[in-house]
Amino acid sequence: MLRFLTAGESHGPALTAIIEGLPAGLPLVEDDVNVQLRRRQMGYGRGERQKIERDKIAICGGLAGGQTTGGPLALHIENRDWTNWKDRKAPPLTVPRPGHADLAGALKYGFDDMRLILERASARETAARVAVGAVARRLLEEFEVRVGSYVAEIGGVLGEVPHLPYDELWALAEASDVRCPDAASAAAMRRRIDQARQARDSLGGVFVVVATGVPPGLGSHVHWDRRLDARLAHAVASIQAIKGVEIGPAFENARRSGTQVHDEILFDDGRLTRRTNRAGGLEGGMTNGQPVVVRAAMKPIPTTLTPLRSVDLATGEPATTQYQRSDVCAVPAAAVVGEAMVAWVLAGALLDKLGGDSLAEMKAHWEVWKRHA
Ligand code: EPS
Repeated sequence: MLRFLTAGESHGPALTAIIEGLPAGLPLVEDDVNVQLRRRQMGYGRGERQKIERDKIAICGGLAGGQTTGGPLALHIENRDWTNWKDRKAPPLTVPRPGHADLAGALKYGFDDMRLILERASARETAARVAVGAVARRLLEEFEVRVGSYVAEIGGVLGEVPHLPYDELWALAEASDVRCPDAASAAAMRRRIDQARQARDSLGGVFVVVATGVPPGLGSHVHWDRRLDARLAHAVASIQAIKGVEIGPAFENARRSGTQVHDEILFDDGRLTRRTNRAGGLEGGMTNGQPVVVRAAMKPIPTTLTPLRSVDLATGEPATTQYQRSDVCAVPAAAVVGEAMVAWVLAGALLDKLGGDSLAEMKAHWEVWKRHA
């Protein structure tokens, strides 16, 4: 079973992740991870913190001669901002920010200073997830599975999505600082972010993660916890600030009739094909050979320059939230984190399907499977 844990706080010395259950013999270099860490740090609308951090991976275990050993893979990312905080005592946070983990965490753990909550709840932790996802992505690449993303909406500005093959769409998104493949929509999204910054406010949005080359038969219909749509929803909803996940255009499908939604099955050139993919690549909790499409809704960042009403828990008196520093919009970065989580779930499902303790063993099983598919 493939699993991972992360540790570390936003302004602590470092973030750590441990991946357990990787097959031995997977080629991996630090740059495979660093490329993904850099992608997460980009994006229009981010705050001052990203000018401080230069995320870089150190692989401290589970790798020998450029290949995984089958032992736990240990990943380490330094927080450069730590040196700015280690000798300074930040004042206690006693006024919870609506929308952040502050209040719920304080009620749960009984802390007077909610910094102890926010430090771990912070989306800084997603750097470790992207590192983990980069390793999952490496495994998927060995089986020709690719994962990419684009931003579909920011603050109510809906992006046009050009009808292009996914690799071309991803390349356009990659060249855009809002990860939007359409230039006019990207400009409108940037204007919306500028407007929110001037209004001392913050924005959310919608991103789409797509995996191509996914073989049919990952996941299973037989049990709730083996349904891959549910595992994807769990993984993507676990990303900080994500409040909604759809497989394909699920909410739009809910407004249409069955004959308008279901992807008809055709036999073309001796192959089963579909002309549409409104199921988002999953039927009965299993991949069906179409691209896997996961859409996610991110709420606006809860730390806003304009104060919101709250209560000072130290005094019980009404108070307004204090602002130190934050992003205006982090949807483009969240899309990269979404890719990491989707890659993670697909890598686990592929390992479940093929089995094996080494990449060579997985590949041998893959060849047998392909002959029968
Ligand atoms: C975050 C608040 C901001 C973000 C941070 C997530 O950090 P700070 O409080 O230091 O200004 O920049 O994200 C990152 C540091 C990152 O690398 O993504 C929050 O409260 O979630």
